[in-house]
Parts: sequence; structure tokens; C-alpha cells
Amino acid sequence: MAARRIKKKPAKKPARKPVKKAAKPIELYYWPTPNGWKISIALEEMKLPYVMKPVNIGKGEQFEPAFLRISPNNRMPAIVDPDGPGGRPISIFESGAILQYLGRKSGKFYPADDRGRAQVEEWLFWQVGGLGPMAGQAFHFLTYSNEDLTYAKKRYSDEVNRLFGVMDKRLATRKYLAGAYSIADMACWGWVIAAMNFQPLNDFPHLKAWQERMGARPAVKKGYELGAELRKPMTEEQKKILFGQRAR
Ligand SMILES: N[C@@H](CCC(=O)N[C@@H](CS)C(=O)NCC(=O)O)C(=O)O
Repeated sequence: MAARRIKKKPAKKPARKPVKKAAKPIELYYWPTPNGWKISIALEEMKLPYVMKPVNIGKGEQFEPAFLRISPNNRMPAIVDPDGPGGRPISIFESGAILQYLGRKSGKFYPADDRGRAQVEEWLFWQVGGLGPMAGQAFHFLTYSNEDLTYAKKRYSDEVNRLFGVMDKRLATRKYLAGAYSIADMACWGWVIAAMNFQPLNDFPHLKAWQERMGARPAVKKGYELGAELRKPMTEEQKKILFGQRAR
């Protein structure tokens, strides 16, 4: 009997392991200031991979055409996420919009339910429309202005004092501004740290406790330290670049 030829099954190709694409890091356009810290802190808290791209605002790098395409307001922070919605890159400027985006992307520190989200947004917008600009102006007239303008110094430092009072009341009954720790706290912390230089926290015990509670978080420490070595006292040359800007 003729030996039956056993058909050899074609050798199976070894099963390919699905190749996991390493997430490309988010590019953070940054300089170590209270507005920059909001985003470095958030990225650290959310454990999102990122790479820092320094924008030396004292040298005028915020006016470079490549940066203006990302941030038409010539201000940092800004981000480029290579893995944005639909897997396509996205660029975002304005710290509040960036925080909301990162909160949605990571699903952290920005509640999904409407009530929780509305509370976070109240305090986030309170920061971007109030605490940040007012503390920024106070800082300007108290520290940077070459003219000694008593009225301007008082107007803005009074407003910071009022805003600190609002925060202090809020924090008397909750650990964080919106109850649970959120992007709103991340937005405010750097401005409190900066404004403490001219408005001490002695009269605001709950705010002081919050500032310390946040400051003890490793991610906050790391975000705050990002690029600290770049920060230098402002020179007259830098003031000419930063102040007195008009439409270009
Ligand atoms: N509303 C903006 C403000 C950002 C902002 O003022 N950034 C400052 C540094 S803290 C800046 O980039 N300044 C550059 C300039 O004044 O030309 C935000 O929240 O992102």
C-alpha cells in the first residue's frame, strides 16, 4: 500500500504581539511663572507624559511666528498634544482651556457629572478672570513698575486681599475649592504662592492650611520646580519686551 502522504500543514506564523505605540509626550510651552505652574502641576498630577519646551518671555520668544501659530495671544502656557481627539494633534492656549482639556483627557481632577463639573468651573473661571489678573496687576505695580503709583498699588493689593478672603471662607468648610481636589486648586495655587510675597496669609488661616496641604503633594512640588533654574530677576531690557505691548 502506498504510504499516505501526510499533507504538512503550513507552519503557523508565530502570533504577532500587538505593538503598543508609546504615547508621544505632550509638548508643554512653558516658563516658570504662576500661569506656567498650573499646567506643569496638572501634568504631574495626571501622570501624563510631557516634554517641556521653554518659551523665554523675557527674551521675546513668545512673539516668534512658530509660537504664535500655537498661541496667538503671545502668552504661555500652551500645549501641543500629538495624540489629540481622533488621534490627530491639537494645540491649545489659555491655561483654563488647557486644564479642562487635560482633565477630560485623563479623566482626573475634573468630575464628569454636571454638578461636580460646574463647581470646578466656577472656581477655575474665578481664578482665570479674577485672582490671576488682579494678583498679576498688584505684582506689576508693587514690584515691576518704574513709577511709584500709590493708587494702583492699593487698588490691586486690596483686590487680592478681598479675593484671599473669599478663598479663606470657602476653604473653612471644605478641603479644596470644589470639595474634592481639582484643576481649580491647581489653577489657584501658584498665584497664592506668588501673591503671598506682598499679601501674607496670617489673616487667612484656612487658605494658609490649603496652601500648605497642596504644597506637600509631590506632584505639586515637581510641577513648581519645573524650570526653576530658568527664573532670574527681571532686567530693564526684559521689562521693555514685556511691558507696554501694543497691537502688532
Ligand atoms: N490668560 C492667560 C495668561 C497667560 C500669561 O499672562 N502668561 C504670561 C506669563 S505669566 C506671558 O506669557 N507673558 C508674555 C508676555 O507678556 O508677552 C492664561 O491663563 O494662560
